Amino acid sequence: MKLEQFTLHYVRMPLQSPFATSFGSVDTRDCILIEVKADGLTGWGECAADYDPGYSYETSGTSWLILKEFLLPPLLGQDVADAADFQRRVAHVKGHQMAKAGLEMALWDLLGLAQGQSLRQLLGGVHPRVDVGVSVGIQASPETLVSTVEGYLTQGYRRVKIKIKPGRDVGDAQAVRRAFPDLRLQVDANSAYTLETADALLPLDDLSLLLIEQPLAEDDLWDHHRLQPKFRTPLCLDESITKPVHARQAIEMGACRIVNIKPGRVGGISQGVLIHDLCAARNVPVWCGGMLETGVGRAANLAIASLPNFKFPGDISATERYYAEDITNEIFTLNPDSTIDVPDAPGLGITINHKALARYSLESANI
Ligand code: OSB
Ligand code: MG
Repeated sequence: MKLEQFTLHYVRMPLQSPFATSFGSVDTRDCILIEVKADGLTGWGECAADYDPGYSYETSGTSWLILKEFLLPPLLGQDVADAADFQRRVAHVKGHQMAKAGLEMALWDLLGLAQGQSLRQLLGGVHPRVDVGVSVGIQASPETLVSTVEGYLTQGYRRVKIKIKPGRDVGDAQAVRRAFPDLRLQVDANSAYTLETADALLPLDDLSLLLIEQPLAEDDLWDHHRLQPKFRTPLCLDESITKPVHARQAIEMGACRIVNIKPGRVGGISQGVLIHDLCAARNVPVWCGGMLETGVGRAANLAIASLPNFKFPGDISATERYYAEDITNEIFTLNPDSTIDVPDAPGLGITINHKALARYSLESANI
């Protein structure tokens, strides 16, 4: 594929409801959409970095810079064969996985369009629809949390993740567990604890949680290794794993028993597949995380989540859980069995709603 033109779109989407985590609360979601023209086709990708560096050091601002100055110019006019070729060409840029992943996603879209294959087919995904759940932000009180969760159960979600932070952890989880004894429930701390303060989480072990996600700092595999033996509940790493080698090291160390795969966080769909495969070889289950993506990134998450070792429901909810109006013409809806269909049209299987893009775009740049 000869890459002929790149356009970056800086997008700010109003969320349906504020989303609060241990690192802050947002009521809009910024992202960069990447449009790539090659061989008469147009591919789209989404860079998942958020406005502020609360989840990761990467932000929409740093990704814009890295794409515009360092990733895109050397690729202009180049014939890029596939994702592996792309990764070789950008390997000299340290880190900035979300910037790379957004661009890689657009190349997968082009590849699928050129070959008449869906991303699921290109990746070898085995499920036409995937199990999903909903990630619920920290609410005003445990009572509000219970009624918010109840609302999602009424919509048909059969797995719930609640966000926790110091002071809003065990009590919140107990309240949800008491109200819904059989619910598939998990918690996500977004690295808000230390090895010492994480003792406060020990009572979670009695709540039959599926997993405890990222209790400690993102750069602290070792203390996760020290923490895991204190729990029967599996620890799951999100922020700590930004490339395949981290997944191998975390598993070898016993720092987690489950891995959250987000294509954005790990540098692209191809890197997510590598993590999927190395976890499968070690009998470590994975599941697909989310970053409040628009329909572009959601399509990619659904495709990767159709691989066989995605054993837990993904943080991939219906469009209406996030946005009143999406950037894609396609709307993702929840099936009655708490699944979402994986797109089956070529590439990502989505088309851009240009009116919506114009409405939410703050800036664009051609390279
Ligand atoms: O930690 O999983 C996370 C959203 C933004 C940043 C980090 C996380 C999340 C979510 C939302 O939990 C998952 C979703 O997209 O529904
Ligand atoms: Mg997480």
